[in-house]
Amino acid sequence: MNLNAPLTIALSKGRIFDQTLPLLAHAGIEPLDDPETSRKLILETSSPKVKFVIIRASDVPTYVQYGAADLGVAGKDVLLEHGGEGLYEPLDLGIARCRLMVAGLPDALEPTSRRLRIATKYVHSAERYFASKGQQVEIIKLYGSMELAPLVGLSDLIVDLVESGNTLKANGLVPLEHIADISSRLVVNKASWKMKHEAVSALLECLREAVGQR
Ligand code: PRT
Ligand code: MG
Repeated sequence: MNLNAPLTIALSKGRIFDQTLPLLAHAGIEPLDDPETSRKLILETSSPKVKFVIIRASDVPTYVQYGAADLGVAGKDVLLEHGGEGLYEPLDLGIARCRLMVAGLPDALEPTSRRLRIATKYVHSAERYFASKGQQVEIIKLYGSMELAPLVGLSDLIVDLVESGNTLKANGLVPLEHIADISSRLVVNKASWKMKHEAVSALLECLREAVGQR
C-alpha cells in the first residue's frame, strides 16, 4: 500500500490490538514493538508513514474525534456511549464480538412495584434501552466489576457485555435480555477523511478486503 500522508491509528491493548493486527498486516502495516511488553505509547510501524497510539478502549473515539488520531478501532459499545460525534464509522471489522445484555440473579425480573436499579458503565445505552421499553429505572454508574452489584444488593440488574457467559455464571447471574450485538468498528476523523482522503481510502479498502477474506 502506498501512502502519501502520515496516518495515526488509535488502538487499545488486548483483544482489539490482537485482532486488528492481522487485518493491518494485510495492508503491510506491522508494529515494530509489542505494546504488552513495551512501555511506549506511540509505536512505529513497518510503514514509515503509519504510527499507532496505544490508549484505553473507551478513549479511542475521543482521540479520533479531536484529530489526535486519524483513525481508530473501537467497540460498538464504546461508540454507543460516546455518541459518534466528529467520526465516520465506515467499516465493521467483525472482531472482538460480544453482546450487550441485561443480566441479574435468576429471579431478578419477578414483578415488583419498586423501580428497578440498574448498575452499569453503559449509562447511555441502558437509559435508551429501558426508555424504549417504557420502563422507569434508576441507573447507577460503575466503572467495572458490574457483576458484583446484584450480589451485594447495590442493584437489581446490570447492563454489561457478555461473550462466553462464564463471568456471569461464575457469579450466579444469568443473561436476561439482549440489547445489542457488539463488534469493533474502524472509525475515521471527519477532517482526516477529507484532507488525507487518498491514504485513508487506500487503507480502508485494504482492511475491507482483509475482513472479507477472513
Ligand atoms: O479494560 P479497560 O477498562 O481499559 O477497557 P475495556 O474493558 O473497555 O477494554 P477491553 O480491551 O477489555 O475491551 C475492548 C472491547 O472489546 C470492548 O469495548 C468490547 O467492544 C470488546 N469485547 C468483546 C469485550 C468482551 N468481548 C468481553 N467479554 N469487552 C469486555 N468483555 C468483558 C465483559 O465486560 C465481562 O466482564 O469480559 C467479561 C465477560 O466475558 P465472558 O466471556 O465471561 O462472558
Ligand atoms: Mg477490560
